[in-house]
Amino acid sequence: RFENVSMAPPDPILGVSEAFKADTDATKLNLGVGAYRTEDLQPYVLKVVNKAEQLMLERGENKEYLPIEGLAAFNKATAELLLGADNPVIKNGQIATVQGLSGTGSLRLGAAFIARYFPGVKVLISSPTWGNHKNILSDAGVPWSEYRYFDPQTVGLDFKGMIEDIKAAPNGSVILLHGCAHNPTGIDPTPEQWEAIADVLEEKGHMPFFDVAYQGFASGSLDDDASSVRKFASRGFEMFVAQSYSKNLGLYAERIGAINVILPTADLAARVKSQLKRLARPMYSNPPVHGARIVANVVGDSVLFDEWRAEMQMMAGRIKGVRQKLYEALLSKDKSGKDWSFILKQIGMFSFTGLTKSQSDNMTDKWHVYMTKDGRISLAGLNLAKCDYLADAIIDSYYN
Ligand code: PLP
Ligand code: TYF
Repeated sequence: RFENVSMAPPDPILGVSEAFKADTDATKLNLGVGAYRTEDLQPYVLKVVNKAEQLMLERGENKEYLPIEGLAAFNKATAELLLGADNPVIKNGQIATVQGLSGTGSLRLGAAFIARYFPGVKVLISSPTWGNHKNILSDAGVPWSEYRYFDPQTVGLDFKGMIEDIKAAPNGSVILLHGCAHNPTGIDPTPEQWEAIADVLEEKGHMPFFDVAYQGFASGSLDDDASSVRKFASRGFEMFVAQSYSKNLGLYAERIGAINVILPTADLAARVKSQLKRLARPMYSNPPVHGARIVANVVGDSVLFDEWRAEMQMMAGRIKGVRQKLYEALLSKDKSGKDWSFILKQIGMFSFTGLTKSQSDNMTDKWHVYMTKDGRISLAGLNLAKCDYLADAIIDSYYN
């Protein structure tokens, strides 16, 4: 029976953490997975999360099943956080929100909806993108192809290529877009470029599918980081938006997020929501409650909400600090005159260094710096004390 089962390859991102654990060298540095660390390189539980959990304990909340669509207070809070509470889409009930198993599970539910209701419709994803996007779409049976996004020459956005590829896709395709802090490149379109992307999608009758995994983490402002999504919503697009609280509330293992579908009428929103529930039911029946309550408590309480924003700015600020320090270290150590300023231009948790696979291997094999083989480093796993060491490792790998 099972003899024909072969060994699956390790996940290209989570597998890096496993290799890191097995390394006994004291200088080792894990810049693989996108998970926030303190300046002491320890995992961080937000104080505001502890406070919300304390409140939950005091209230003696029970562990009964949630409805299939999740916790009502969470679904309301998450849609309002995304669009702004006074957004007409929310006021008019034009949004179907279903709690999901973090960003991944929410994307998977959206993909399942596409497979069922738009069979054969292709999803276009950026090249490169978060590796799991391909797995999620393929496993849901949704065909996908890539649009150009990263230009290695400028270490910036290949905007012309992106627009060309989106224009060349069959009318009515789905275009997967990172709401902010593009993973893995750290390069986002400018507001003007977002406007032009929206123009092309409109012209082609394409539907946006936003993946919002870093709201608040890119700029430190929840509203600014949602501006791409809000722009498309105000232009009247029908669209999917997946949300995750893994990064911005540090709730990685609680698996809390949501899938939202924005629609022209409340009636359609109700129908779409009923079908999302129908898809969720045979997959996992109903979602977990703990993370949903934390989010609902933090977003729903003005004191905790302000504390959350301050902690998010602290996290985003620490990452900006190591970004700056790493840049300065590279600038002072590298005598070749290479322009490293792309590091400062990239935003969010990551820097896309331009290191090739073999150079990335050198980073790991010689310097014990663990990173993904696409040349991405997670600055969230770096501290000020290790910037000089990392700069030495990058320069050695780059020129050898
Ligand atoms: N989408 C992107 C672009 C990501 O980087 C991630 C990883 O955090 C996710 C989605 C989903 O992560 P999670 O399932 O932990 O919410
Ligand atoms: O890109 C990252 O590092 C994060 C974490 O299957 C992650 O998104 C990586 C792989 C994965 C789930 C989350």
